[in-house]
Amino acid sequence: MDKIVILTGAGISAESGIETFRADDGLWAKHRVEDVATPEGFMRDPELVVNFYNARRAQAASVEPNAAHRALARLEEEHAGEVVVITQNVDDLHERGGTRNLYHMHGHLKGALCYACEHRWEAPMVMAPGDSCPACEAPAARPDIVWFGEMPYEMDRLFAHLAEADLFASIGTSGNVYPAAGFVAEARRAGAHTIEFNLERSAIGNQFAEHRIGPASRTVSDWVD
Ligand code: BJW
Repeated sequence: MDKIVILTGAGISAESGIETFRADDGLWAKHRVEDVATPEGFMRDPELVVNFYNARRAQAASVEPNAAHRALARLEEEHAGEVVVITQNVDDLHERGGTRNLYHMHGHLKGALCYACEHRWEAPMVMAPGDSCPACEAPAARPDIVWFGEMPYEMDRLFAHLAEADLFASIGTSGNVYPAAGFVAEARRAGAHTIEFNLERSAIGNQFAEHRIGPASRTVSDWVD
């Protein structure tokens, strides 16, 4: 049995209408990373951060999975038990596109997290600063998102999957953010064939054996079918 490990980033959701981070008109051109994507930024100005994620939650709910999300779901169906999708994205387009074996390593817009007791629950569409935790009742709710300086989720499991990979595909990610940007090296160590799907070669493009250049809706569908 071959194991296929797929890493996705903002580029796979771009054609659904969700902006990426590092494009010239992307999220980081409009918001300071230090303000909206660090725990320190949240402690400084929770209202700014909660509003940023409320807007992202509303945007994600208003768009649909595209052909690339759906192609990955077909791949999983055709290779039952062999495909693992690891996404850095916090939208739910993979789930809605049909992917089941999925890890959200950077958290999820639909999640809320208590920074007092670490309880997790389903976030309302609109969070407010100082919302209370349903478990410990502290006014300590935050979006369940992995910010800079925080540990991405399920790293032990992700590294275990990478150590077994026969094929590693990276789709729509710029390779600027670690530890995800180090996954290709892990997969290569495991002996996997590596493919990058992107509009252009990424910051770590030279580490991939194969490149499929173009919009993911086309390149990923062509690859799967
Ligand atoms: C298309 C397309 C189409 C467009 N078709 N393609 C120095 C060395 C190593 C590490 C560090 C370092 N200094 C600091 C660090 C750590 C830091 C880090 O990496 N910083 C870098 C800036 C250097 N990382 C962390 O802090 C992480 N935690 C951590 O490291 O813990 C310690 C640890 C150690 C060892 C093991 C394990 C853990 C946490 C990172 C958290 C990232 N959080 C964010 C925001 C939260 C989520 C949210 O709000 O949505 O996650 S940042 C942001 O970047 C977001 C994304 O998930 C992430 C990656 O972005 P992505 O997806 O690649 O998007 P873009 O916009 O960059 O790229 C889009 C790509 O798509 C482009 O290439 C386009 O060309 C392409 N594209 N349309 C195909 N149609």
